[in-house]
Amino acid sequence: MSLQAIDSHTEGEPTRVLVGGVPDLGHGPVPRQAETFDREYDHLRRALVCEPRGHDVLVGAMLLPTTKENVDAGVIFFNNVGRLGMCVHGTIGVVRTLQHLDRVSATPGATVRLDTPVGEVEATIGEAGSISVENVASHRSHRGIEVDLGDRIVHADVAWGGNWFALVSDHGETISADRSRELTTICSRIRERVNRVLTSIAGASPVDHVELFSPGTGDADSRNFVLCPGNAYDRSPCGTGTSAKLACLAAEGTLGEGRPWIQESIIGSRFTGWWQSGPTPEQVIPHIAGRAWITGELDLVMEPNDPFRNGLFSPSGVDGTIHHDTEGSTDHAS
Ligand code: PYC
Repeated sequence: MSLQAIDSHTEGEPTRVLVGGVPDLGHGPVPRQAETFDREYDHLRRALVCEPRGHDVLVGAMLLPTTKENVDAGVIFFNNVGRLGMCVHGTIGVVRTLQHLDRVSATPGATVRLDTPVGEVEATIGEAGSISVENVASHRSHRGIEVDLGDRIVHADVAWGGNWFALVSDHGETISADRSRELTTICSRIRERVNRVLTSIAGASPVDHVELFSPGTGDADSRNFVLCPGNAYDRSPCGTGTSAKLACLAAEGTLGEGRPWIQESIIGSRFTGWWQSGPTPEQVIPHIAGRAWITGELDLVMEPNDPFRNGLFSPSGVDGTIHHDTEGSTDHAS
């Protein structure tokens, strides 16, 4: 069996888009196709993004047929431990991949509308390789949850940006790439303890991503470190995480509608975001812009006698689970 994929990175964070050998997941709504993928094709997820062909940082994507008239394609994203709700860096990678294949225009102003399991998103081609994503409606569900880490107390906001995030600024840590191990340990502890609190709140969804913030360098408003569900950290500023941040800034009244927010990543790459009013007073529609570059055109081979042809279970992802809301971004706005 062989599969064809295009690799890219978005501001440092890799995406692998399956372009040949995409399985038939049925032709129903994207959330239903996503459930079929979870149930019947988890081996394909592992084969694509886990070792020995992939690695823990890699996010995979698959374009799907859609019955909706106003969208170009359906899409699902997945990583070393499961399927993600939405992925903004992945959307930018998918659009760059489609440009590389001459399937969509690279002309500024052109748009690509995609249907994800948690709602529709629209990418607009910008100048100088920039691609801007209008993300799903985002909101903050909880403000300042007190979290006892043993050696300190921190406060976490919980917000939806297409995935569920715990966002912490009062952690006291230096956010630098050489400290990724320490930051990973702290974020895992925050995730576990925030989820302990959330379990006791009726209707609250657990978080699967954790985001630490510190002041940015140069003209960046902020620098972040984002721990993903499979315990890899995002090399980009994380688009769904930046969306969650914009929802918190909007709820707090510290960033006005339409004002730009430059979010810097742990490696110094950047997304520029802004928000507009959402369908309810609690929700915002985030817009996130960044760039992606093609890094490979792959023919992936699965030899029938290879005991690891379907990939290894991720060794570092043991506590990584991804929570899927059946109602997507609209539940538990408070
Ligand atoms: O950019 O939304 C994002 C993302 C989610 C996980 C990794 N990147």
